[in-house]
Amino acid sequence: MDIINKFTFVVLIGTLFIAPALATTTTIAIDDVFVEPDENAVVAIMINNVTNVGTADINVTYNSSIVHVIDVINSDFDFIHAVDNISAGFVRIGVMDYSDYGLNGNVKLGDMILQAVGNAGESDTLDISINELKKAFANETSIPAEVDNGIFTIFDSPQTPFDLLNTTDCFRINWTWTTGLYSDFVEVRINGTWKQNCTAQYYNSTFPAHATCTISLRGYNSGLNRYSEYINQTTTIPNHAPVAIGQTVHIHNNVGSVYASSTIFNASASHDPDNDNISHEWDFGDESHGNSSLVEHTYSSYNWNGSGYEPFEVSLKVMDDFGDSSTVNMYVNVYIPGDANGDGVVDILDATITGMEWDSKCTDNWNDQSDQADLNNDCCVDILDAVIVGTNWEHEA
Ligand SMILES: [Ca+2]
Ligand SMILES: [Ca+2]
Ligand SMILES: [Ca+2]
Ligand SMILES: [Ca+2]
Repeated sequence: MDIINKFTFVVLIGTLFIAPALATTTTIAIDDVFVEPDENAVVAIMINNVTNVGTADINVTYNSSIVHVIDVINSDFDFIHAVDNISAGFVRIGVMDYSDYGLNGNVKLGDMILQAVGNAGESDTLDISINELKKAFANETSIPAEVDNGIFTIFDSPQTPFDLLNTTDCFRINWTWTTGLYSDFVEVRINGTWKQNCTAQYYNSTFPAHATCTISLRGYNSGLNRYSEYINQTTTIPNHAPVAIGQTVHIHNNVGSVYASSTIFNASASHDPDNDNISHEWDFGDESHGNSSLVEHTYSSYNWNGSGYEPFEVSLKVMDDFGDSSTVNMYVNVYIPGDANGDGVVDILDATITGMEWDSKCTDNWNDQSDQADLNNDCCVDILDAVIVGTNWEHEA
């Protein structure tokens, strides 16, 4: 055999003999235990991969300043007897099976009831020593076995997060909190659905307007693999009032009952921050009203106080589906027909303004004086306005 073949042979032989041996190694094992201070825990003592076991007698030693063994119960064997010596820090456990062939496979020697008596952060090994492990048969063959000791560790329990607060805008809720002690992270749930494990102390999320949602937070301690109690908070994103914006290019108007002069009011720039539907209520200041986004109104009266015109106060109220509203006011002037400059008489001054603004249009070169000269409010200063001045010549308010 060359070197490589020898090596292969050795590996093959080793595999044949060692691999089955590993698979059938009998082990007496205790799982690791993680508890909170003063807490009780139950951990199984297992005899794994055993064949025909009839009796076992083991000691488990422990540091009785950290953990006490309270009892050992619930054996797969027919008989169990435990002698516990807390002050000495060990428990001796004997078990026996009365059947002819004993027990096989993974067999529970017993459930050990433990009580944490030490402080958080303390840890102790639950050391197994085997006094006797035998087959059920009369010749009392010993079963070779290994031990797999358990580690008993005390952790502080995770505390519930606190100081849970929120702020909202139309489509968002932002939460902040303080993470409780002994928590590696805070689990965030929204309406019962897991969202995130947060180490930061905030969570922000978008929602539809007016949404109601419940956030639930709990701390997690990885040492214990345990969560705290939940803290919950239900929030409804509040409604926001619509914004009223009323506009008109017709600040200067003339009574239109004889010579047509209507005023266009435009509320289309009004809006609702939540994108709610909004309704409009116009009050034109002369005891007449309108209720659409774009309205046309003709004034049939004016307010002359003896020395000047009093303007009309126009108000626009917009309201959303939730009953919140806002109102904006503006003032418009209403003069007698033909009075462009608002001095209460139709004369050469009005004709002059009309001439100065001749051909001005709402879409081009429009200003306050253009509006004055546009006596019929058709958004153009032309012969029709000049005719109105002439027709009403020397009329007074
Ligand atoms: Ca709204
Ligand atoms: Ca005038
Ligand atoms: Ca006008
Ligand atoms: Ca005109």
